[in-house]
Amino acid sequence: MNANTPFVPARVVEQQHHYYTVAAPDGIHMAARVSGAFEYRVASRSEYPSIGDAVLVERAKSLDSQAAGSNTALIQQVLPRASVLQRLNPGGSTESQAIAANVDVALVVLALDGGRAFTAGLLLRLLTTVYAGGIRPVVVLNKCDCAEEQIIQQVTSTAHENAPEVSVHVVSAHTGAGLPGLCKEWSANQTVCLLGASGVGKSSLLNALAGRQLEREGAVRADHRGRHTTTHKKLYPLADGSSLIDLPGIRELQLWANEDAVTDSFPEIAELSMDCRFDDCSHTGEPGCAVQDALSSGMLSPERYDRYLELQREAAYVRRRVDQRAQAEEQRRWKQISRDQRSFRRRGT
Ligand SMILES: Nc1nc2c(ncn2[C@@H]2O[C@H](COP(=O)(O)OP(=O)(O)OP(=O)(O)O)[C@@H](O)[C@H]2O)c(=O)[nH]1
Ligand SMILES: [Zn+2]
Repeated sequence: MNANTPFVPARVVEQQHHYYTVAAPDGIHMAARVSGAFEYRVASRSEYPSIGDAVLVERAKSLDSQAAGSNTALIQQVLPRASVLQRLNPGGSTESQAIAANVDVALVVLALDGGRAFTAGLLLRLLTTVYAGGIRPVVVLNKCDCAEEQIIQQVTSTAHENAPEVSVHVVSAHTGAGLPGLCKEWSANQTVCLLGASGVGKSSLLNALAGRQLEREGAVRADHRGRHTTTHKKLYPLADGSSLIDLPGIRELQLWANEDAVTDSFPEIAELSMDCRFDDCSHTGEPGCAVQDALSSGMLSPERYDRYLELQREAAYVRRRVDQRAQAEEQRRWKQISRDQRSFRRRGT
C-alpha cells in the first residue's frame, strides 16, 4: 500500500455490470471501478465486487468519461465476504458469479396471483441458492390482495411443505397487509435482499417497506412474464438502519450449490439419513436406508424425494464440472513448471 494514497473502506451500494457506486462511512457516494492492479490480480469472475461488498477504495479525481463525477474512486480490494449469493455464470461456463454479498436475510418472493410465479421447483432452487450462500431465507408470498382465501391457504401449505423450518409470510405490497410481521424477521444494521422471478413484486415490496417511492414498478405483461429487466442492482438504506437490496428478476437460475446446501433445503431427509446404515448413503437403493424406509411407509412423499434427487444430481454435476476445470488448470500449471525447468536446465548447461 502506498503511504501517499491511503485506501478507505466503503460499501458497494449500486452496481451496473462493472460500474459501481460506493458509499464511504462518512456517507459520501463515489462512482467507482476496479483498479488496474485489482484486475491483474483476480483469478475468477466471482472475485469482482458485487452489490453489498465491503471494499477498500482509493479516492480519485476523475476516472474517465463514463464514470466521471465529482467523487470517483478506484476499488483496490474486496474484503472477505460474510455471505455471498452466487449463481452459475450464464453461458455454460463453470465459473460462478456473485449476485450479492454480505446479505443476512434473503426474502424469497413468490406471487399468489395465479401466474407461473409459484412453483415448488422454483422455491426449492431459490432456497438452495440462499442456503449455499450462507444466508437465512424467509419465504414471502406477495399479492394476497388479489388471491382467494382458498388459493392463499393452498399455496401457503405447499410453501410450508417445501420449506420446512423457514418462516412463510403472506403479504401485499399494495395494501401493506402482513408487512409489519415481515419486518420483524431482521434487525437494524442487517442487510436484506429481495430475490424472486420477474413481476412477483420485489420493487413494490421495496417501496412499501421503505415507506416511499424509490423504484419504478413495472407493469406485468398479460403473459405474467413481468417487465423487461436490467442488470441494475441497488442497496437502499431503511429508516431502522437496515439495508434492502433489490435484485433484478431471476429468469433462469442455474444452481450454484454443493450437495450440502441441497441437504439444507431438505431437513427431514437430513434427519432421516442419520439412521442410514452407510454414512455416505445416496438413498437410492443401498441396504439399511432410512430414507427409502420412510418412502415405503409413506412418511416421506415421493414428490419431495424426487425433487431432492433432482437437485442433488444438479449440484453433483456442477461440482464435477468445477473439479474438471480445477484439474485442467492444475495440469496446465505443472506443464508450465516443467517447461520452465527444462529451459532453465538447458540454459544452465
Ligand atoms: N395486486 C397486487 N399487485 C402487485 C403487488 N405487488 C406488486 N404488484 C404489481 O405487480 C407488478 C410487478 O411488480 P414489480 O414490483 O415491478 O415486480 P418485480 O418483482 O420488481 O419485477 P422485476 O423488476 O421485473 O423483477 C406491478 O404491476 C405491481 O403493481 C401486490 O401486493 N398486489
Ligand atoms: Zn439412505
